[in-house]
Amino acid sequence: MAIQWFPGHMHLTKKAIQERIKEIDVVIELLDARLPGSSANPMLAGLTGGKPALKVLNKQDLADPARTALWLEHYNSQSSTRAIGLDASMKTPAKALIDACHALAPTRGSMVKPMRVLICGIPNVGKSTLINTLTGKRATKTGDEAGVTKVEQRLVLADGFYLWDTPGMLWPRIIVAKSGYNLAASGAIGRNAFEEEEVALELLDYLIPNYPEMLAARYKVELTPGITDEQLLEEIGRKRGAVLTKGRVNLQKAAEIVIYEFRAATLGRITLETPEEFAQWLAAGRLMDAERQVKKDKIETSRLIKFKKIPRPAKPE
Ligand SMILES: Nc1nc2c(ncn2[C@@H]2O[C@H](COP(=O)(O)OP(=O)(O)OP(=O)(O)O)[C@@H](O)[C@H]2O)c(=O)[nH]1
Ligand SMILES: [Mg+2]
Repeated sequence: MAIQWFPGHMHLTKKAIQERIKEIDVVIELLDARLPGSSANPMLAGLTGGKPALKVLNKQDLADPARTALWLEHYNSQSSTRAIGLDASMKTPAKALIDACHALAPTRGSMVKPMRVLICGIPNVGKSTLINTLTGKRATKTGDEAGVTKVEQRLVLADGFYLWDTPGMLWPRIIVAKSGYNLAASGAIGRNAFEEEEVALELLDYLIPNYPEMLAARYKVELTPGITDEQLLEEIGRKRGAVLTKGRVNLQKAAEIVIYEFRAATLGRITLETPEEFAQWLAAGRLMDAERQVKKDKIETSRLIKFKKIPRPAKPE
């Protein structure tokens, strides 16, 4: 089952961004450095309509540094995009960010023409935390849960420099199934909108070939060639004492352990996608989506034809 989550307040956020964007000079899109492709909102380009944009790969302290470098190179090689890496442990990220904003909108930043910056990104990616670091105070509420900020909020960073915090926003239909799983694993999806076991299995399926040493070291398991995600989840559950009666493994508990340890990076610094992988998933997702649309159109047309053929009952005299 593909994961989808677009609660009502996200619909309102979309409208609020649409309104606000007219008076914005730079849009900062916060991406999760562990899943840069999947955490990029495909709706945003249409919403921000060609405004200068800066991509910030946040939570880089949790991500695989070699892969963060790959993603930054990928974005910075595109002429219209600027990207930098960041994390909450950096005490002075302000300079890098402010410099990047000035480079993108050189005529702004005075009292007369203030720099107006909008910060957007998926739920739980660290927007409010970054704003608090930038302003040097707990100006906005943060929390380790998707959907903490519910309405947009304006903050003053310095004279002539304004920032708008926005609620986390996803998009109405996630067409790349893998993105849905990666978003759920990262903590961007509300906890009632996905099955932990399914997400943990997808996560292990990716980690087995990509980060086998981390799995072996953390869970003290032997990754025999050909081991499946199901077998590994069971093994992890057994090692961690997540067992039910008659020695059956509590897979729900095992899944929660895996997801929690990925999120906290106790498993290690992991990135769930490379630029090439994501490009392939996106191409396949678009193809499937186009096929789905063709099918839908066919059903729709056949319904219309059938409808036309139904003889109307004669009106009573
Ligand atoms: N390790 C790590 N954790 C971070 C970083 N930035 C934020 N966090 C944590 O991520 C969680 C979410 O942070 P918030 O700032 O509330 O995220 P948000 O994007 O404002 O979330 P919503 O308002 O729900 O959309 C909090 O537990 C933060 O402490 C970071 O760079 N590294
Ligand atoms: Mg927030």
